[in-house]
Amino acid sequence: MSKCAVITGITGQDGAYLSKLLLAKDYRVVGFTPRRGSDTHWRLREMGVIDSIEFTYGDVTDLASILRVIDRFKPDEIYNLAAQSFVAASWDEPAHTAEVNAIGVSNVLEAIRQADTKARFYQASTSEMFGKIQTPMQDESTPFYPRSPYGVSKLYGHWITVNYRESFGLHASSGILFNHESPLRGIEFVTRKVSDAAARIKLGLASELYLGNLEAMRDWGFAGDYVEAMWLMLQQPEPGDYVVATGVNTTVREMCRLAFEHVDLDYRDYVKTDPRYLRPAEVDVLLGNPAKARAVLGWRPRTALRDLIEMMVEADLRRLRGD
Ligand code: NAP
Ligand code: F7E
Repeated sequence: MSKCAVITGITGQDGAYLSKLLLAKDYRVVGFTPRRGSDTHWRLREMGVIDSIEFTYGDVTDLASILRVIDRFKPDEIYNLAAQSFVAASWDEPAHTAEVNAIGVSNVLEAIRQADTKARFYQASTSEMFGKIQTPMQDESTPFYPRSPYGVSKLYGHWITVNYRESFGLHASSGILFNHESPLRGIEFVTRKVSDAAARIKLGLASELYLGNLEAMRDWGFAGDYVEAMWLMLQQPEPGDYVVATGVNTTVREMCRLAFEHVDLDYRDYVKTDPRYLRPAEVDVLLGNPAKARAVLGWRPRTALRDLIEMMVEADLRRLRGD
């Protein structure tokens, strides 16, 4: 019999790639989504999976809605991807960020406990928990030092996952994923903002791009590769915590150079800085060590940054041309 997976945050970037992966593995995929006034399903449509997903209304801040989805679908696996995931916005809405990213995780874990189900649980943790880095390369044993309300909220989500695993024996794993991008990335995140602008400028639809800190360094990978690590974590006999990263980092500036170079432009002619995009506290550098994921899960990143950025610019060119 095929397995059933519930995905919270299914309409986000990772939800789209994870749905595709699980459907290809013959899972029954249930999308747990808050009711929104506008259409949020564009990624699932672009990915070609929307008709294969069963949707149910629910919100991670509403414990009853999680209990209901567990009772109705009896999932084997629950992937908690739901979040207010934009770091910059977390200073503007810190309490909402905490409600979704921290209390929301506690709610899903508590629902699993109360329903007394053997469902395996994945928590979408993040390299933002390392924040002001305490070691040049970050792995599962690196101390955390979050630098934003987002990072702080995710740290609670991480530790409550560890705590429910240790307290109640849940098969609960925390994936500490470094930045991962794709053509389905939200336009507010820097890689997509850059790929979209490079495509617009190439097509004569824009003439400049305003960014914040060009010297920040991130370890960027491809979302399509990273969702495989999520799935692998839940296939292990024992739950655990895993860093998922490429082990290579790059500045925002160099990422811009790659994007513009792909359309035969020099980023220095178009990219300008605007203090509006600087953050109250910055995460200057992140660099992950995915050795444990490689050794235990057999996981490897397969997409280099240049290929990822080219894929994103190409997708934006196609969208803008209406191809
Ligand atoms: P995303 O595109 O922002 O998607 C977030 C999803 O959460 C959306 O479907 C959103 O739905 C949903 N959501 C928001 N509030 C909710 C609530 N109260 N109840 C239920 N669903 C809610 O994020 P992503 O890039 O796919 O990332 C997936 C997860 O991984 C997030 O938890 C993120 O924090 C974490 N993460 C991401 C990265 C990365 O580089 N992408 C790295 C590490 C960790 P609406 O759109 O309808 O609000
Ligand atoms: O910023 C700098 C910015 O917003 C990356 C989320 O998925 O990954 C993501 O968080 C860097 C930062 O991602 C602009 O200051 C410069 O140093 O693309 P971002 P993020 O903050 O790293 C982690 C792992 C998550 O968990 C989060 O959910 O780029 N930067 N200029 C800019 N960033 C943005 N957004 N816009 C700019 O104009």
